[in-house]
Amino acid sequence: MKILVLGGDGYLGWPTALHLSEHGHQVAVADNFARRHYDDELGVESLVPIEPLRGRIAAWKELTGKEIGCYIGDLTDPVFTYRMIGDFRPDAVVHYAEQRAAPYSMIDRGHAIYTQSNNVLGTLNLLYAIAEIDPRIHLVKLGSIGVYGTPNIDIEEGWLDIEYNGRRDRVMFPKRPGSFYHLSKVHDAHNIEFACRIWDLRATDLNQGVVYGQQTPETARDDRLATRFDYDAVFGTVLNRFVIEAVIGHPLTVYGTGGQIRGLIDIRDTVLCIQIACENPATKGEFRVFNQMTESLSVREIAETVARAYPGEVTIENLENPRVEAPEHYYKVAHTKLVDLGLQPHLLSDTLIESLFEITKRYAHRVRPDALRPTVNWRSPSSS
Ligand code: NAD
Ligand code: USQ
Repeated sequence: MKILVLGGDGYLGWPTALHLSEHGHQVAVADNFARRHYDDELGVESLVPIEPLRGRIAAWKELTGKEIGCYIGDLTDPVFTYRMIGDFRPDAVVHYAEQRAAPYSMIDRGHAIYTQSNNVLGTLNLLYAIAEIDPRIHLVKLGSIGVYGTPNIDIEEGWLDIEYNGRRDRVMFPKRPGSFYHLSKVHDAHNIEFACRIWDLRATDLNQGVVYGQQTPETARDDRLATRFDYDAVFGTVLNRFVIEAVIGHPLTVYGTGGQIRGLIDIRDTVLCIQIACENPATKGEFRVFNQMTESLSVREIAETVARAYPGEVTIENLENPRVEAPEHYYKVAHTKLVDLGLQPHLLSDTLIESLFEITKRYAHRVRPDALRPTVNWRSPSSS
């Protein structure tokens, strides 16, 4: 298949492009390097050094003989987006190209507006480009399991069958997300569902859990193919941060009691899920939702798992939670659709955590410990 990976310079986009290329697909990536600019803005960088995008692509070609196409531009620019879709004419578009950090979206008004306009307008441009150029193109869109929040009922895969006053209907599962970033995914989902309904587009919304890990079989082949590994309090995600904190002897920064439960997924499963979604496309007019996570753990359990796996001493610190989220809650999420299509999940294991300790030890000198402390507070609205 011809597959275009938007956000192909990012943490997940780059390993996905390599995985799809390795498995025989003709791949192109697109990116505007916004993620590298956020690092400059925040004064941090990936723990693992990363090559410039063109250097990565050249290294892949040198090692495997396989070409990856490259489009540099911004999805919020409709001219760029239309030209790219028209030029590459993909069978599937994997859309990762959004601002993806909840804390970044909560810094202040400007960052909330940037996040929602970047994410929602980019996706709208893409929907129009697909609808006009070729509505058969399958959109595989990265959403977030956090869009559902933590309701006191079981979470279904996107849709809910309800009976009310004696009548039945199927509605999109109610959303109650916890940041302006997560809300951008809710708005995207509604726009995509609407486009499928009116223009007969085909789309898969992948409501993914928090990703952990840094290597896939493809990125591990050569240092030049490494993907980013973030540890700072804005872009670093919980398990990755705890691993890095353990290695440098920093207390594990559990927010609140750590009773909040989250869905998790190994980066190796992320790339497999994308392959599965592309190779088994949604049908004409279908807006399909998969919950892309493989297990649920509380933040406290994540910290305890990392502490148990680390051979040295680890302390756990309960910080006042800078976010507004339920400290203890019911959490049961359906996630069978990708397994039904063939996903065999890697569950969190000590071996994976040990390999992350090894990667971290190699680059521990690059950690800026002050960047580990959370600075963005959900309760303090600010216009600057
Ligand atoms: P990332 O920030 O590392 O990658 C996103 C890439 O998209 C970056 O390279 C960025 O430069 C690019 N981009 C952003 N806006 C763009 C625009 N307007 N035009 C062109 N390129 C643009 O993020 P990631 O961790 O790889 O996440 C990728 C996607 O997966 C995101 O949509 C995110 O919401 C979703 N997701 C991530 C996780 C996770 O734990 N990392 C979990 C669930 C869902
Ligand atoms: N947390 C801590 N300590 C930390 C960091 C986080 O206790 O040092 C807690 C947070 O309070 C939260 C949980 O861990 O309860 C997850 O936080 P996170 O920063 O790892 O992940 P999150 O903000 O949920 O966002 C990440 C990605 C985002 C993706 C989302 C999937 O950055 O792109 O959409 O995971 S989810 O939220 O599961 O839908």
